[in-house]
Amino acid sequence: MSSEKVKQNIEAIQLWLQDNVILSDERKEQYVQWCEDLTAKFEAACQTPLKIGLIGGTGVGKSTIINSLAGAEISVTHNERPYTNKVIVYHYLDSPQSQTANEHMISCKHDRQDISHIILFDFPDYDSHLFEHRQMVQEVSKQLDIIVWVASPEKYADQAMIHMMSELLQSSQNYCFVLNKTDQLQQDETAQIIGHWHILLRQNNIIEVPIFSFSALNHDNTFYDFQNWLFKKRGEHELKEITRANIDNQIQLKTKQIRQQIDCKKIAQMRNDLNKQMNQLNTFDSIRQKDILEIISPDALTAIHEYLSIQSRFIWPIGLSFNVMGRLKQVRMKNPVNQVSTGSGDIFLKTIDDAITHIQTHPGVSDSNISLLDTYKHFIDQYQDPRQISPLLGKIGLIQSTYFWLKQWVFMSIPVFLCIIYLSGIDQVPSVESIGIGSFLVGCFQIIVKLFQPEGLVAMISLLFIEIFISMQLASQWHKKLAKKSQDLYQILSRYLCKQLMITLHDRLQPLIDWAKQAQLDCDKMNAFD
Ligand SMILES: Nc1nc2c(ncn2[C@@H]2O[C@H](COP(=O)(O)OP(=O)(O)OP(=O)(O)O)[C@@H](O)[C@H]2O)c(=O)[nH]1
Ligand SMILES: [Mg+2]
Repeated sequence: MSSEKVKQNIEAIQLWLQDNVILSDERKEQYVQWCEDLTAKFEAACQTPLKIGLIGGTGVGKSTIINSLAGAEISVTHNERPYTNKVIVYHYLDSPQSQTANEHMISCKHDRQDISHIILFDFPDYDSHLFEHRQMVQEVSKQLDIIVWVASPEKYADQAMIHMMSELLQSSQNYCFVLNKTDQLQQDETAQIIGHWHILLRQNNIIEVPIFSFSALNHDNTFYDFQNWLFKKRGEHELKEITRANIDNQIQLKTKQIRQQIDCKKIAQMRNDLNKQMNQLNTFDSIRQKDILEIISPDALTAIHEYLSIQSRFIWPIGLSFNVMGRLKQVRMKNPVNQVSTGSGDIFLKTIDDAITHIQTHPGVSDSNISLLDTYKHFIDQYQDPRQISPLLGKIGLIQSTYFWLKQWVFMSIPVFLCIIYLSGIDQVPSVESIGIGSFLVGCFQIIVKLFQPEGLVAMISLLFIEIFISMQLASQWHKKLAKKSQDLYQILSRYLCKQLMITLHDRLQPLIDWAKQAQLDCDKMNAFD
């Protein structure tokens, strides 16, 4: 598996761990910690630099190659070499080279990002020093991941050097040969030298070795082949380190462990169950719609009637008749539906609660106290007092009541008006010219006088009876009207409250449904990990 893939896997698991809803917080924390440790291990493995040693005779171009790889002058070339018997180690800023440094090495930092993942060991030239420090070279070369033997056209065939190489290479698995300064040769000369070199190497049992020929000074294409070869080796090295750190295995073991802990089949079953319960809950709506108000408040109809009565505008004789009539009739409004079992809602919701109990005990569910029955009871408690229900109706019927108020005035005034006409003598209609304050006062006086005469008394008693009759009629009419209106409002209110109750119950159950949906998605994601 490539390091990129390993990295993607770790990131995917990390993301999954942070976002999943299935694991308990405690478990999540444990796994997130594990993931962080693994990431640190992975990064350390990725950052382990590839150690490349450049060995060769003096002036063959080792330092020039180092500079070319770095893309800048990080190494001093020819004759300016500061240490003639030490290996100069070029490493990126704070790379962990210090752990491997010893008395044979001089450490040299650089800031070239392009080669931050490799460490270059520049050996002292073998012709003057290598043989003197054979042991040192053997020791240092053991640390190397790759040995690059650099030669120039004039020095490639040195037998002692080739012999030395075959000895060194026994302890190294990765090596290559570089013929530098090919710009000083013709093309066919380069091919000739390479062919000759192959033969020499084979004679010394050095076979299947890559040989690169280029000019480090001119940066020709073959130089980039060499650079790419090194970087490829660096990729392989990274992978080897990751394999050594056993990261892939650890991921597989952990994902297996998590899979074992999560019962995806059970979660799918839970989701099914919950959806069924939600459908079941929806049937509650149609069952309860008619009688919810009765369960919530058995006196609701009376309360609505009273509320409407208070809102009605009466003139006092009719108001009095309305009240007296109400008391006489002992107005107790009959509920519009037959007797219902108030306990059936409880039983219904209890069944749903029981069905969702095992889901709520799952560690991933944060709110483990979802009870539809409690929600239902709480809702009912809220509207238990009938006086709380009536205001929900608002100022319904105010316009009708204003119309009724005008009607009362008209009906009550007509008999009074007729009575006044009668008592003032309708046969003696005054002429327009004679109407004035004087004649008005005379008319009033005559009416008062007539009240004490038998004809006046009869008129007043008749008026009284007529007014009482009208009052009773109007009050009775209004009673009927309010009774019908109350029933209508009762139905509307019942539907409205049922809807509110359903919204409340749905809101309570929805988080669980959402959780189950997400849990199933998390399961699918988990199973998709390689
Ligand atoms: N023409 C040509 N000259 C080169 C090339 N590479 C290096 N040189 C020159 O060869 C000389 C020696 O180069 P260095 O890089 O110092 O060689 P070195 O192997 O580091 O030498 P020491 O550090 O003394 O062992 C320098 O003058 C370079 O400019 C090349 O490809 N072509
Ligand atoms: Mg040098």
